[in-house]
Amino acid sequence: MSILSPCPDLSVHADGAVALIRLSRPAKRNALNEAMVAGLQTLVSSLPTEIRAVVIHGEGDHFCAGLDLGEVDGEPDLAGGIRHSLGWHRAFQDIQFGRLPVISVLHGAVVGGGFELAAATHIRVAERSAFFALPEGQRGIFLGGGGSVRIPRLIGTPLVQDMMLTGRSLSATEAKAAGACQYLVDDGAGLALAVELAQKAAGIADMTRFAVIHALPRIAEADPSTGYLTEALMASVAQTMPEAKARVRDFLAKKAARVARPD
Ligand code: 1HE
Repeated sequence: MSILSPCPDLSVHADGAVALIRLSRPAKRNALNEAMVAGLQTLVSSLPTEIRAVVIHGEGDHFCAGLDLGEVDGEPDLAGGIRHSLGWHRAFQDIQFGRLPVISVLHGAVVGGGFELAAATHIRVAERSAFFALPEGQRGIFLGGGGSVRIPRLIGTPLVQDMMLTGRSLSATEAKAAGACQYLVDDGAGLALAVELAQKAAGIADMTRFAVIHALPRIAEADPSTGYLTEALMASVAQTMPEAKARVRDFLAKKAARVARPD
């Protein structure tokens, strides 16, 4: 299956049910220009139905150097700035709350808007070379790609304040301990693990996938009584699906895999 890229700085190809999207602007450390942000949105929203999971990774030595600073180097324009930020919000919302699970592979710089992009993905696999920073503080600007909503939820507001006020970078080990990523692997091993995880996520039943992407984060942020009710409704919807019935029957007939112990 071939998938057309909407933008020259993004490349995309399918590996079975997994689409691999690569930020391909290594000369500028994969800094995100408007076309790339819009292209990411177009891609995740229009992948063929055979695609059931996505991996986002970066070409060259870095995942992503954030916003293309060349695009803010002009006359300050209040309305344009808001429009720009809302454009990033829409694109990253479509990643976080789209049809598909999205896994990012993080190496080298994961900074500014690059960290914001990673935070919109569901699973983050960091390689040891990865370092995380929010240089918006040093550039005299602020998070604009939804990072002030998502990143504190991952690593906590005090650490985000520290990073923004002091320019602190987190090593991959510190980022893992803080909750910025779920996996930490050796350099060069991230993409293979991400594809393996994506293949597993691609095999999840449709309604469970919907619940995990759309219901779970809303339930987690809801007041508990709304959360419990939403969970009960969602659980009931999922378990009435024929796919759920078949999967449970397979387990009872000893045809489905048992839960594995961790390695
Ligand atoms: C860029 C960008 C960029 C590199 N916009 N051009 N992000 C930042 O403040 C991070 C800025 N970048 C860096 O700190 C470093 O480039 C890196 C640590 C990521 C990589 O260092 P290095 O030594 O490998 O590369 P370099 O020599 O600094 O950069 C190579 C080229 O990429 C160079 O251009 P050249 O024409 O001189 O070769 C750099 O100018 C260019 N480049 N990063 C534009 N970001 C929705 S709001 C989000 C707000 C933000 O993301 S603010 C944070 C922006």
